[in-house]
Formats: sequence, structure tokens, C-alpha cells
Amino acid sequence: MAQDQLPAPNTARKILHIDLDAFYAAVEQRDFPELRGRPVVVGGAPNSRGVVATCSYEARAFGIRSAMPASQAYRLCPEAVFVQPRFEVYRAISLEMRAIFLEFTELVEPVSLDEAYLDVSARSLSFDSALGIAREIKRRIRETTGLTASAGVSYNKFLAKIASDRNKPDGLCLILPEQGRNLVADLPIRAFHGIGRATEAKLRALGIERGRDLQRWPLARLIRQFGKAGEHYHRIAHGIDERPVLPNRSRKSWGAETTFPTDLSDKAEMIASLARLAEEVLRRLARQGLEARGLTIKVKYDNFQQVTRTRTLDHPFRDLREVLPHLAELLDRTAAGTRKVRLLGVSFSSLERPSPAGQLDLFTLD
Ligand code: TTP
Ligand code: MG
Repeated sequence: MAQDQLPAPNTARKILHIDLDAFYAAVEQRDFPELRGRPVVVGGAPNSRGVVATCSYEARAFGIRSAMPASQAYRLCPEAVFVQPRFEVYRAISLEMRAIFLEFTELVEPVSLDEAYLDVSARSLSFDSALGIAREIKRRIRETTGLTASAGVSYNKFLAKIASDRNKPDGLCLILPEQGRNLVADLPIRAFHGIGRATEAKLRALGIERGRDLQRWPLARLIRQFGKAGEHYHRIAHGIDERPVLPNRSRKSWGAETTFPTDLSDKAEMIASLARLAEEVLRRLARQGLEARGLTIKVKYDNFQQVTRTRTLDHPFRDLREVLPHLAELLDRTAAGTRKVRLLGVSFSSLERPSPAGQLDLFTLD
């Protein structure tokens, strides 16, 4: 039997998939309250040859979808509000979201601006605790960005992604190892991530409509039809997916930030908070075997206006003690204290790998 060749689900793995809801459209509704509750289409103008990047859930009720011509979206819902994308804003939010992920694990694999896989196996022994992390990440995203995300928790990437899709928007869904195979059985082939339209058509031509049809196909036949991809289809059909979460290792900076429950006006408290953040990031850098020469603080005032101040040394920061005076000086170059502060952040850049004592450092990361 083909199934007999499959490994058992690796129940020690705890994988999260996080995806913001109606990302660009949600940002526009956040920043322009008059758009809330209305069908909003982000992308090309209705009379242009442009397409829909995304649309609000109110617009989805009219059948509007990503990648649809804007003119078609207009015909489906003439009262929709059409807005141009603001990519700089989306990129900044994406970075804020990644900073949150990195508070929980270094194993973060970004898939797109609004989507990532996280491997939290090291800090959650049970699925319950992984679910708790997912809930906490959703809360932090909402608190920091004002946006809702959907989170899926499972024992591999394939099922975590399916889980995050299930209860959108603002969803949270756990798929346990004993549920994986049955759940896949019911899924239409189109819902399989990684199966595009062409493959879907081919599978349907073979009479494969749902996961359960795929489960019945012997591995050898799938490989004959689809080559190496056939093996992947066979595995995911049985709820098996051993692809690791691959963190993006070429990042240029590491940071952490915190939003206060009530705005701070006392500078000593601010410095204490910056020190805690710096300590946390230095610890993460050390775990990655990295050192940093650049230090940036971010200050968001109570009116949401935000400034950053940066210092770069000619040698890497050795420890928190060496960082502290710079934190205070950078903070002095902001209006913090005279103005109230709702958020503080610290990031380190100009990352290097320390070379063995005395040698020239030939491996600088930026
Ligand atoms: P998605 O996560 O696919 O979509 P979404 O966040 O808008 O909606 P949801 O996740 O709730 O289903 O894509 C993220 C962003 O990427 C989306 O807001 C806009 C952009 N995008 C495009 O520009 N073109 C596309 O075809 C798609 C699918 C997305
Ligand atoms: Mg999304």
C-alpha cells in the first residue's frame, strides 16, 4: 500500500500560519474611517485597465476578488469606493508585524507582505500552548497595527495555512494531528495551497475533485502523472508535509517594540523600557551569533506621530552596559518627556558575525 510508505505525522512540530485580513483594504479602512463598513476596492481605477489588488469583505459580498479587472468590479458594485494602493504604508505595517513574530520565535518565514509561517515547536510543547501563542500574536498585531489577522495552528505548514483560511476574518483555528487526514479528505482540490489552476484542471480530468479522491490514488500513479510534484500531492493528501519553516537569513536589522497601556511621560521609565527592549534584542542577536554596530530607537508620540534616531559605532556593541548611554542620548534628541509617548522601539543594524580573535572580519552582512 502506498500509504504505508508515509511517515507518521510529526506531532512535536507546532507550526503557525498568520495572514492579515483583506490587508490593503483593511489599512485603508483603518486610516480613512469614512470607508469603514463600505465596499472598498484597492487597485486600479474603475475606468482603467487596472486590476483589483484586494477588496474589503463588504466588497467580496458582491463577488469582487483579487486580480479581477477593476472595470468588472465596478459593474458588480458601482457604489464601491475605489482607492489607489499606498505601498509604503503596507510595507511599514509588514515590518511591524514581523517584529512581533520575532518576539516569539526566530523561525519566521515571510511568504508575502501580510503572511508568514512561524515554527514555535521550541516554546510550545502542547497544541494548546501553540494556540495561546497564536492568540497572543493576533492580539499584539491588533494592538500595534489596528488590524485583524487570521491564524492557523497545526503540525505542518500545509495544514497551518489551511487552518488560517478557515475562519477568516479574525479567525483562529487549530488542526490536530488526528484531524489532519479527515479534514484534507473533504477539501476541494482548489483549496490545496500549491495546486494552481492548470494542475487543478488536470486533476479534475482524472476524476480527482477532493482530498479523498487524491488519498485513493496510489503514489506510483501520481508520480507517473505529475513527476516529483505527485509525491508532494500524495503526502499532503494524507496530511503529511515535512517542509521546514525557513527563516529569511539575510535580514539587515533586528528589533523589538512595545506599546504602553497608558502613555508615558517620565523619561526614566522610558529609558528603563528601552533598556529592556535592547536587552531582549541583544539576546536574540547573540543566539544568532550576530553583533551590531548600529542602534536605532523609535518613538511614537501620543498623536501617533513617529520619529527614529540612529547611532552607528565603529565597533560592535559589546553588551547592554555599552548600549545604555546611547539610548539616553538618542532619547534626548526626541521630544519625549515634553510630549507623551505611546510606543518605544529599539533595533540593531550593521550586523556582523564576529570573526575569530585577531582576524579581519570578512563576513559583514550589510
Ligand atoms: P491576501 O492575503 O491573499 O489577501 P487579503 O489579505 O487582501 O485578504 P484575505 O487574506 O483576508 O483573504 O493578499 C495580501 C495582499 O496582497 C492583499 O491585501 C493585496 C495584495 N494582493 C495583490 O496585490 N494581488 C493579488 O492578486 C492578491 C491575491 C493579493
Ligand atoms: Mg491576507
